[in-house]
Amino acid sequence: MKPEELGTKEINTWCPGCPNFSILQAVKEALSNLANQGKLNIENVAMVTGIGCHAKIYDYLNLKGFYGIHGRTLPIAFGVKLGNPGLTVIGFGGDGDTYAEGMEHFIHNCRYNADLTMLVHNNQVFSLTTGQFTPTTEKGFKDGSSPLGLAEKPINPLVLAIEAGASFVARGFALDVPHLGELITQAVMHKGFSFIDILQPCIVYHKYSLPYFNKNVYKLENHDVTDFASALTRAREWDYSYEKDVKIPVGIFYKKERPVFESQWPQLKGAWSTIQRKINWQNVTKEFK
Ligand SMILES: Cc1ncc(C[n+]2csc(CCOP(=O)(O)OP(=O)(O)O)c2C)c(N)n1
Ligand code: SF4
Repeated sequence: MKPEELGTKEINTWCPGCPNFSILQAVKEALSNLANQGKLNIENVAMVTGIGCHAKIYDYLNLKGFYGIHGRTLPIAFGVKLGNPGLTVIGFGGDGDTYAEGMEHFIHNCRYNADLTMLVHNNQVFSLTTGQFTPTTEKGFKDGSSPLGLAEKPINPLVLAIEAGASFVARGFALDVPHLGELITQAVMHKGFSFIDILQPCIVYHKYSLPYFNKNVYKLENHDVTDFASALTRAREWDYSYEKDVKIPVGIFYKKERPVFESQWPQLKGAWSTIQRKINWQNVTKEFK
């Protein structure tokens, strides 16, 4: 299949030039490549989104799924996976969505290690609601929500995920589509909870991040992804601030397999057998015709 076949006819309402377009392209390329290699069946991919600019990806990807609510991508994705472990589950969230209202779900999903992928479009602001600060916004940020300048330091979601037990932790840059596509491919293939924090500079409400990233992003090399201590050290190289020019590594920081959540709950197996039913689609669609 071609990447374009994963598109839809919906009118795209992202701002022209928004890096979300690049994330959409990277997802299409990663999934179509995996399908062409026989490594996944597109029919068995389920996407789940939150609410925000990022979440509109639901309308632009020709996949089955669930358009969730703000902050709740992960509990829904986790439920989908437990309901049918045969599905390839991919969650999309914003930084506001995942690290503010959804923070408890994020930490516990890192711990649980169900076999699903979480892609966070991190633009360091709540964009859909016009640019308020989020937990990854840099100290000093000024807008209507912090007119005197934000007093708190941002959290580092990579450090948090590694510490909380995620078995695959990466950072991508939206505008490097081939590299991001490769990260997404590896995340989807990884058996366990895979998390990618994607730098997605909002060109309306966080304008200066794009030139900063273009100047400072570099690819992680000479790094042992199974080394927990080294993963934390590399993840701490950039603290999501803009005070001085600091190099920003992108790539896989940590990757180590451990038993997935589903495998440790044998009592769920009986429940799974009940969903192996043959659906009569003609009956289901009759009432909508
Ligand atoms: C439960 C709930 N809380 C808050 C909101 C309001 N809300 C909708 S979108 C949004 C901001 C989204 O920001 P983010 O998740 O960072 O995504 P972005 O728009 O930046 O892609 C907020 C706060 C909501 N719709 N539902
Ligand atoms: S407001 Fe920002 S994140 Fe939202 S579509 Fe526009 S550029 Fe993209």
